[in-house]
Amino acid sequence: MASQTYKLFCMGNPLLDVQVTNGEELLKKYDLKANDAILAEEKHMPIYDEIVKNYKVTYVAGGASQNAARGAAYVLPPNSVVYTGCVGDDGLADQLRAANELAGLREVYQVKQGEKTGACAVVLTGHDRSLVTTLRAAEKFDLSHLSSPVVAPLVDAAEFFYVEGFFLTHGTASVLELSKKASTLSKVFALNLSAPFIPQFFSAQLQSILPYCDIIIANESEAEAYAAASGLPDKTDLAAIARAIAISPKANASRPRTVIFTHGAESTVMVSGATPDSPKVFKVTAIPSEQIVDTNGAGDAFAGGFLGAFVAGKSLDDCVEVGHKMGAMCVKLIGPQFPFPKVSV
Ligand code: 26A
Repeated sequence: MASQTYKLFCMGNPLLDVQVTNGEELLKKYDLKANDAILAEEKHMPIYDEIVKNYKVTYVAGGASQNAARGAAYVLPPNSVVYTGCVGDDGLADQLRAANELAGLREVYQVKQGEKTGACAVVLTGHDRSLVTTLRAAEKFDLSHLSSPVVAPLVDAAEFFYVEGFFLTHGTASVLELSKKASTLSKVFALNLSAPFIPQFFSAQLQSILPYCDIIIANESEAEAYAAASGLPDKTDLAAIARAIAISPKANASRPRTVIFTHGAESTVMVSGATPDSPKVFKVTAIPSEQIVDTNGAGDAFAGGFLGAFVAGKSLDDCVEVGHKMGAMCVKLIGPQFPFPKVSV
């Protein structure tokens, strides 16, 4: 029997999210912005014990790319999506495995004995979310895992790749390996900018990957951070920023780059390198405030829906619509989750 293959291969930091609501005090105490994603510094480290001790916490599977991978699996037939990243040999990893299994996502983790699985403190205030991550095992991912006997055939068989910009904090070599391979074989490589601090502080790493990227997904604050970091003349016009990224040099010139910027409840903007002066704008159906549980994972849900539809061969316009539907479903549930039994999208 031929071994199972998957069309979409995803890579990222597998994290368990630890969510708290009414986190105003925590924002103040740890000097956090209401809507942000950061790597925990020394001063943030006590937050993980503090929330478990003093707050009612909810544990839910997270990790930006893993969330998107579950989203793509949600809209695709079984055995379509596989995900890799590095975890520890602990109960946190088991919780991630359970969520992936429910979503129909195959996982091929690298497991580091004696390490703890990464965690993300999700501090919710109203509809804002502040993410504070300790990567632990996630940043121990080795490039060699991609050429291991289990993973290498999955990389070879995949036709589409998705990686979070977050991975550039420690794993640029692995991202280059996948993206160059995709580019050479004219497969599709998609990257999410993930957070403002990626274009801001990991600009060199990002620029080294960009020539191999076919699809770039980001939100408005990441787009603005990119514009500032790369000295673009227009720092707030999303269509202009998307255009600049879409036309920047590309190794595989046969496939134009597509750039998609979401903007919360405001319209999504899409620019194709084939027609960079014709940005497309897609209205978002605003969800009534009382139906929003939290916004953690909404951007990943969009990315997952978009990619799933793309892998299924849908038009770019349809991909954006599926992304919007998945984002809408995600914000109505706690954290980065989708409804089961499945709803058709
Ligand atoms: C390297 N960092 C900071 C991160 C993350 C991250 N995923 C990977 N790397 N910081 C937060 N997240 C995840 O983002 C999701 C929401 O988009 C959280 O785990 C959360 O599920």
